[in-house]
Amino acid sequence: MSVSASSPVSTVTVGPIEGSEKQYRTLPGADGAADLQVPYRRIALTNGDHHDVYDTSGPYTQYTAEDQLHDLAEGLLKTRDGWNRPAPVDGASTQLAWARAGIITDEMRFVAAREGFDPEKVREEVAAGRAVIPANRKHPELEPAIIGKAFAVKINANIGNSAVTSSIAEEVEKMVWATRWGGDTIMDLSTGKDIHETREWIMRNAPVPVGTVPIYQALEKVKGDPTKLTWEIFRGTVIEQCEQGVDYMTVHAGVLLRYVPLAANRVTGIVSRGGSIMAAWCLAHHEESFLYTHFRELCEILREYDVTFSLGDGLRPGSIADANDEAQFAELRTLGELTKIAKSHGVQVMIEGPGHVPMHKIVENVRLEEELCEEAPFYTLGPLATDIAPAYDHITSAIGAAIIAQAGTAMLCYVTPKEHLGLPNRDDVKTGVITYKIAAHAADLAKGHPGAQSRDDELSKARFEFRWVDQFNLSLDPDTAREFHDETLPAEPAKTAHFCSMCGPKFCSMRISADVRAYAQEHNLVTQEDIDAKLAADMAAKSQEFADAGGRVYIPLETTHA
Ligand code: IRN
Ligand code: FE2
Repeated sequence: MSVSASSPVSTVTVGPIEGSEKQYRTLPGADGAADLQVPYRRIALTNGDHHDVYDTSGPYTQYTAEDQLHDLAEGLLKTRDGWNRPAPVDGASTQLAWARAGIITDEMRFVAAREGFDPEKVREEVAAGRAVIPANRKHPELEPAIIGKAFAVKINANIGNSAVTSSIAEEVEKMVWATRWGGDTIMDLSTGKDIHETREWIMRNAPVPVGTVPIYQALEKVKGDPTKLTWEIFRGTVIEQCEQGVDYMTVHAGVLLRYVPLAANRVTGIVSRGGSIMAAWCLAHHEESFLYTHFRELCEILREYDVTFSLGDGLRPGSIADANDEAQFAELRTLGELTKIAKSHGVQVMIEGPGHVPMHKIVENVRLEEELCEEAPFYTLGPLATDIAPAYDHITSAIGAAIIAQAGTAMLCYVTPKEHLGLPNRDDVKTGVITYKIAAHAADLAKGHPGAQSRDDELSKARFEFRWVDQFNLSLDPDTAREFHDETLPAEPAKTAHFCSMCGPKFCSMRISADVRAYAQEHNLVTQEDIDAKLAADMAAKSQEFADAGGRVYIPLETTHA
């Protein structure tokens, strides 16, 4: 690795996630190529069963102790270098070009096995441009993932330093930490010092696709003055990042000169960093954006590495008042035009979406995106369903995220509690990831993704049967679930007790229903008819008792009180 001699990163979080073991399923390699090792996490249950879940954490959760950690300066094993690599199709060596030519790549087989789909289904979705597999050939450490509405909803976690805070070590740890809790991709949005070196450390140790916004680094190269940006500087930055192995790049090529005035009267103007940089450039030069005018050249560069476009929403609404306005949708139409150009070059494309949108205006965003952008995977930032809760914007945005994902968004960009307030720290990253896993999974359930509900069912059964440990371990955050439980009932026997401190033993509805069920079993009440017959018999017995007692409604006090 091209890093300095004194290593800036000495360690990261390792060790299995509580109650589970990292495992790999071997898929035999085709035509003498290396086998594929498909990761998953096995949760062992106390009743002897187990439950397997999708896993994004790389080998970090396989290491049981810190001394097993690979040499971080060397990076992860370059496994994908051993995979089968088909010949180019019309000059393009991209998943899109191969899929269109009817070729099922190792990356397609890998993601199909990972999600429980037929590889042919994966190929079809990629060929249609409805799904992407961001996988730069220069990122051989990658365990590929598929992003598309037919598959499980994915989540991205943003990390990266800023001019005022954070170090390389902290950013590498955030990457490991974000993927530990389920981040499907990470974006390195570093804008501070050592951008290239920070990214190198992240890339070489990242088992997930890594995205960037190259205009941020390009801006650093011109000392923060957007008017000094040129196509050449941008182009050089893109190539530098492609060479490092970045898998997808946000490019704000839809911010056209004529759209900038449309944002003038907004409540919050232009909130996208990349969007505001490009708007400033267009206005200063009174010229069309170089990202737009050089778009075809950009396609050729990305095609060379199979880097996926994430066409940026530089004019996304930054407030409820600005949602679904003309500036936003004008840009979306241009993104539709650029989607077609990128695909004609064999380059994979995703489309970025809002922002801040009230609930009733969310679905329209998905419908329009699908119509204008040929159903290219939609990748949205939340959206926040209200503006009034800074410090809780992981929640305001997860509400919007669940709705937009159910409507068809393929990947959700997380929002942390620090949104609008500061750079997220490690705890914020975990809160953001878990919050977004909830939104994504809720959408998977609503969309009927095969296999999504089985985890809910397992957890519910564990809850009903008072298998507390299984309930913790099946959850998205076993550590916090256990900690909350143990706050009031720390003793070991409480892990099998038929109640918790919320209602206590007498008022536990789960225990009462278990009693009802036991009663039913004891009296052999299997079918509804059995239950009805038993009820009728009991009622008859009661009314007989009433009649025998004299048939009086008012019973003398001494007979009712013990
Ligand atoms: C996702 C959808 N819309 C925006 N995003 C992400 O927001 C984008 O991928 C990047 O990670 C982040 C900041 O982008 P701007 O502010 O430069 O547009
Ligand atoms: Fe915002």
